[in-house]
Formats: sequence, C-alpha cells, structure tokens
Amino acid sequence: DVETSFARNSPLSVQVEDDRTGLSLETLKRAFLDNLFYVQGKSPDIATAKDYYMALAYTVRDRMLHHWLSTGQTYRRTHARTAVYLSAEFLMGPYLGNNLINLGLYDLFEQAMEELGLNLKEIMDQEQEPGLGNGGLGRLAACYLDSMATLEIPSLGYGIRYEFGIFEQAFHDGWQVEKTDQWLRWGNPWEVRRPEWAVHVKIGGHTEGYTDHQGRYQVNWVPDKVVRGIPYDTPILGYQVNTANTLRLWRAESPESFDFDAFNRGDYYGAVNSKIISENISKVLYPNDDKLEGKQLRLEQEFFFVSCSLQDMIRLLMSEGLPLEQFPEKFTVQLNDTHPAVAIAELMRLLVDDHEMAWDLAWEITQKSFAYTNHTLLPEALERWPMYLFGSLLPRHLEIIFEINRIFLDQVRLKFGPDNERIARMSLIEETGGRYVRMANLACVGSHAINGVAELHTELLKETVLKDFYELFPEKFVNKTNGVTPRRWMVLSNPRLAKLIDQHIGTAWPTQLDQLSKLEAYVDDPAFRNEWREIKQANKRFLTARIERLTGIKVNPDSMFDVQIKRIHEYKRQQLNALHIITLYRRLKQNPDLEITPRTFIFAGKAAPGYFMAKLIIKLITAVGDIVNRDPVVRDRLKVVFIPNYNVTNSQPIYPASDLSEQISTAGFEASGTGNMKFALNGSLTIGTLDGANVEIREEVGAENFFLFGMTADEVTALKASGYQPWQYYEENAELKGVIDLISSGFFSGGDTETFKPLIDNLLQQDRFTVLADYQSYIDCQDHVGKVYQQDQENWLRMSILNAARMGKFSSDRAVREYCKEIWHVDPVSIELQEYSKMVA
Ligand code: B1H
Repeated sequence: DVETSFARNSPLSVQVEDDRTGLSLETLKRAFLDNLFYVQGKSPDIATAKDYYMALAYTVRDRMLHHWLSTGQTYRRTHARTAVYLSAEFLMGPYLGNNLINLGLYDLFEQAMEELGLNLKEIMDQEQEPGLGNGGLGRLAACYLDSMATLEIPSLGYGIRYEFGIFEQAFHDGWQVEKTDQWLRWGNPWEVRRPEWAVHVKIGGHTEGYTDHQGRYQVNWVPDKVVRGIPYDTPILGYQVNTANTLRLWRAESPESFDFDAFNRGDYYGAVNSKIISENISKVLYPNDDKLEGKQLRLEQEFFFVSCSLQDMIRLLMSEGLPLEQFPEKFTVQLNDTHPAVAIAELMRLLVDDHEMAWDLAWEITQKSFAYTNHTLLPEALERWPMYLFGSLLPRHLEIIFEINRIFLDQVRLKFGPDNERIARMSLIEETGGRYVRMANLACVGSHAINGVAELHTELLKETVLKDFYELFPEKFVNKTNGVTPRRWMVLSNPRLAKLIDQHIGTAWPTQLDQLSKLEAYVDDPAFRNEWREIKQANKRFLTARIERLTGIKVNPDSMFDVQIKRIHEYKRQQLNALHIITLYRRLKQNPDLEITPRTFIFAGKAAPGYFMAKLIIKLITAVGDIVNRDPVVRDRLKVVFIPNYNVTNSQPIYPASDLSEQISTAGFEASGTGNMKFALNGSLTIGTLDGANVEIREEVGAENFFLFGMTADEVTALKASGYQPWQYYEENAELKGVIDLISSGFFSGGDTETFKPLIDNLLQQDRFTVLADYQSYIDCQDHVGKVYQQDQENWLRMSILNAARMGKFSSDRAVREYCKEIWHVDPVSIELQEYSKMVA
C-alpha cells in the first residue's frame, strides 16, 4: 500500500505517495496540479474551466486504473464467465461525479478542490456527457453496466462510439431546433483507444461457393468494401468494490489511411474520399426513439458493431486458450432489442465459414449464447429490413437467414401442421407486399431466452406481437422488470436526501435498496418528516434557480412541481398534460378568484427531428406557456416551463425537486418506463395509468399512495375494437370542448388557426392514443391531486416518504441479479488489487 502517514503543514514531512495513486488530501492536490501542468499544458493563471475539468478527470482516472487492470487480469486468469451487453445505445451521462461516488472519494476531492480555491460542482458542470443514446433503452444499458460492476459480475458492454450523439435541443419561436452534439470537442479523458485490437468488417459484394480440400462445400464472401473497427475502452467502476469492467465502443475507420490504388492512379481526392465514407458508419446516432428508420447506414451501423464485437469475443476466447466450442460457456450475450440481432447470423457465419464448423454445432452454440430483450410493442418500432437492401449489404447473412428459416419453418410445421397463415407470420422473411427480413423473428429463433421489461409488457408480448413464438417456445419467455441505479439516481443526484437516509438507516441501502423499507419506521417521526420536507424544498429552490438561468422564467418554489420529462411521443401523451393546463387556465379566466393549487408545470424532452406531431406538441406546450405565464389573471398560480436539451446531466436536478411525476401513457404502450422509478425513489408521487412498470410501482407503494386514472390496456383494446369515435367525447364534454375550441380558435397561436390544426384534427378524428377518452378521468384525478397537495399536506408528506421507502424492487441491482440467475448463469468474481510486479506476463 502506498498510503503513508502524512503530517500536514510539517516542513519535515516526507512524501512517498505516488501522485498517480495516492489518496491523501495533499497528494490529490499535487496530482491535480501536476495533471494540469503536464497533461493540459497549463499553469493555473491561464487555465480555463475546461482545463480544470480535464486535469481533475485525469486525476480521478489515474485512481481507477489499478482497479481496471486488476479486474482484466483476474477475468483472464480465472476464465471468468462473462455477461456481454450488446447495445446500439449507452446513455452513460457524465462520468466524473459517478466515478468519484463509486470510488468513495467524492468528499475528499471536494475538499481538495476547495483548498485550491476551486469548486468541485462547478468543475463537474464542465463535462460534456456522452449522449450515445435516445432515451430509456440507452439509459437502461448504462444502469445495468453500473449494477453489473457493483455486483462484481464479469461483464463487457459493446456498442458504437458515435462521433455525434443525440442532437442538442434549442428553441426558436417555441419550436424545437436541432444542433449537432459535439461531445468529443474538448477530448474524452475517460476512454483509451486500443488500435492493437482493431478488426476488419466486410460489407456488400457477393458470395462464391467452392469445394475445399476435403471435398466439403464452403462459401466465400467477397465484399465490396472493408472497414476497420477500432475499440475505445472506458472503465466502468462498481460502487465501493474493486471491480472495474469495460465499455468497449467501436469507431469505424478505413483499413488504410489511403486507398492506395486510387492514390497511385493520381486520384488523391478519391483516395481521401474512401476514408471519409468508411468513417461515416460511426458518425452519428439515429435520433428516433421507438421508431424505425429503414436507412442503409443504420443497418451498416448495426452490423458493424456486432461483427466487431463478436470477432473481439472470439479473440478473447482464443487468447485464454479456450476452443471455439466453449464460446457459450465463456460468454452469454444479451441483445438490447433487435438492433444487434444480426449477431445471430454473424456468429453463424464466423463459425461456419471462417472457422469451418458444422452447421448444427454452430447453431447449438449460437442459440446457447444469445438472449433477447424486447423493449416495445409499437409496430412502427419493429425492425424489418427490405430484403434487397439486406442482401446487398450482407449477401452471406441473407443466405444464412434463409437456411435458418428453412429449418425453423420445418419445426413449426412439425408442431402445428400445415398452418400456412401461422407459417407466414412466423417466417423470418415477410412476403406480404414487399419482402422484408424480420429481426424480431430472427432474435426469437436464435435466442434461448426472450424477455419483456415489465410484467404487463411481457404478458402483452405473449398475447400479441410474439404470440406465435410463445406458443412454439413457451419455455423461452421470462419477464425482467427494469430497474435504475440508486448510485446515480439518489447518491449522486440527491445528496441531501441520501445523507438523511444514511443518518437513519445506515449506509448499506445504495447496494441493498430493499433496506429503504426501514424508513417506514420514521414516517410519523416529526423531526424526520420536517427534514424530508425541507430537503424537498431545498431541491426545489435549487431547481428554481436553474430554471431561471436556463429559461428566464421565475417560478415559485412553493408551488407544486408537476413534472413530465421524457422523449416527446404521442403515446406518452404530453398533449393530455397540456389539455389539463388549459383546463385550469380556462377555469381561472372564468372565475379569477377560484381557489386552485399553485402549480409549476415542468416539461423536458426531445422530439425526433422528423416527427412532426411530436414537434407540434412541443410548440403547443411552449405556446400555452407564453400565454399562461404572462396573463395577469393567473397571478402566478400557474407556470409552464420547458427546460431545453433534456439529457442525463439536465435530468439529475429535476427528479429530486419534483412533487408530482406524470406517467400518463396510453395503457399498453409504454413497455416499462424508468423515469417513473427515479421520481418515486426521490419521493415524488405518481399520477399514472396502469401501464408498464407503473403497475408494479403501484403494487409496491400501495394503491393509496398512487394517483391512478384512465383505461386499462384491455379497455383501450376493447374501445378501439368497438369503433372509437373521439369526437363524441368532445361533443359530450363541455369543458373538453372549451379547451379544444380555445386551441382551434388560434388563442395560443397569435390568432392563427392553422398552426395547431393537424394536432386537433388528429385528436378529434384518429386519436390513436385515446387522449380524449381518458381526458375526464385525468382531470378528475388531477383535481384530487391538487386537493391533497394543498389541503392535506401532512398526508402528502407521508405518501412521499412511503413511496421512497417502498421502491427497493426497482434497483437495477435486483434486475441484474435476476438476469444473472435466470438467463445468464453468471456468478460474481471478486477482485483483489494486484501488485504491479505480479502483473508482468
Ligand atoms: C424503448 C425503444 C427504442 N423501447 C427503437 N424501444 C430505437 C426503439 O433507435 N431506434 O430505432 C430506439 C429506442 N426504446 C424504451 O425502452 C421503452 O419505450 C421504455 O418504456 C422502456 O422503459 C425502455 C427501457 O426498457
């Protein structure tokens, strides 16, 4: 151990700590200044805030490397069975604060910075988060990496190092405008480029059959381009353990820096161009959440990172001296939705073509290796690739998929007889009007386990989109309700509440979240209740200041903070929330002295750039805000704010400051939701439908501590089957009619009646997400919410405490433990820090 006693302020003290590892206050300060000088090349007098951030990040990273190298060495030495998470998205959020928390060094670094006249939080604010995901699916991957490391599960995350992550959202005249994300502009101190483990990925071309020297028929894939994948590794620390796992993201480059053929022909620009084309693959994240964009480049991205990752796994296997047949013992591979499902065909190709393995053995290995998580029932999100497109990029994979399909459909016929409709539905190839490769079908056939992300979602999967597969493979289906990491979503983002909890129930709860139930003992304790209330107030004041800085709007921290933060989507029904705001506004206009609960409506979230209706919903919210926030009749009793550029960084101060969590999706459409969990964990109450994980949250916290409204999933289905006519709800509900008419009149659009017409027409005529049918139930429920908040504050507080106390189930640790036990069969491996001298090969 390099720690030595250190007499502060003594001129005689001898410093034997290493600046790269030492943990004393003096060493941390010295190390920080050293990195500022030698890594950033700055002296303190000319250093910028970004320089301070970089110097601090390197100082923290230096203290992670020992964990990281020891972890890798232990896994190699013990041939540790490893859980691989394959995901097109990892929405990691800022690393600095999280790494300090997980190292247990947050307070120490805070003090070190203070002694240097700097402020840790201000330095943390400099970090540009890697926005390598859209929303819940990408953030779930990040929470699972945190939990796997904390549970000491050997694991690897594989994905794409997008140069441009999710766009930055700005506003122009109340409309969303997109600006490109530049997260790499200032450099990324957390990653290490590993060119020595680069791999080649073939794309396009054709296949050729030949007979090998043993007389066996083989196939050779002759591509028309090859790209190089370079891994960039980031250490993923567990909380208060030595484990540091790896997130390995691939960047696409050209195999040589020049196309030498073109170069020799004197075509310099052509040569450089081929490099640019290769690099396109990892250039930008597709910004759709829950919607497929059938673009060639997207398929190239999916195949690119999958092929890189599988080649890398085979390299790791062989480097441990293990035979290829051991692949499913060494690795278990979780497919995060179908985005990486082409892995099933690619592993078959690698085994059968490149490693000359017999088909049946390769198929056994493949099925044993993969498991598939479905994240959505929305038909528009189900990936299907036009067959010609798929075949032109991946000719060999299409052949392999045909062969998998031939054998699979024989199996279907064997079980169900000649049921042609069933066969048409289950085929890996869709042939009804255009031919498509169905990725969900491929994922189901090629995996040994299939899971949904909340109980209701898994049941609906079995009854609807995957019904045929459930009937064929009932044993493959399991539920794995999502979870979130309490380290980021409590310890880091709500330090005041975390401290209060520590003082009452001890400090084990961040890794044993069920212990929060011990808080129930304090629900009637006046001192505890008081502190709970004051912490919420303090968090609200902090957010109030932030809102003013970001939007210029002054909100009242004593009003109810009514919050809906998530991607903007019609099924999530931000428009229903807007209808409620307008309802309250009309009531005030009609009766200015009406007693209402003062509320601040807080929205944040991005709309996919090509999703017109979502952008129009944003415009409606900002337009309503423009009127309501200024109208003197309102007397500041209602405020509407749209916090721009929702991302992990900006979300962290919002959950702890919320009173009411809006989880109002049409029942049956939100697979799980994870924001719902972050709110309740931080003591906000939910107004919600029986959708996704809301159902289970309500079960845990108790029906009396949850504001339920709206139709059930079955009722929604039944209403639609009976011929839903939304305009009838409009005709028959005077208040709803008044609200809709006010929007139609141009009241919120400067007299212009065209702006919101598409939205209104859609609600009255289509209303796919039954907004009008749920309107009255929502309004009644909101009226009740307002009453409880205003007139029964003691009960509200009690409900808030009980919500947090009963959220133990929703830790991502619980979810990961379930995956480990029931799908992956992976056990923890604890890490002892190695001595460097023993790490020499
Ligand atoms: C979820 C997606 C998604 N489900 C396609 N599906 C994408 C689909 O880029 N694409 O093409 C991107 C994302 N994301 C979300 O997953 C669900 O809507 C949430 O309900 C769920 O909580 C989350 C995590 O399971």
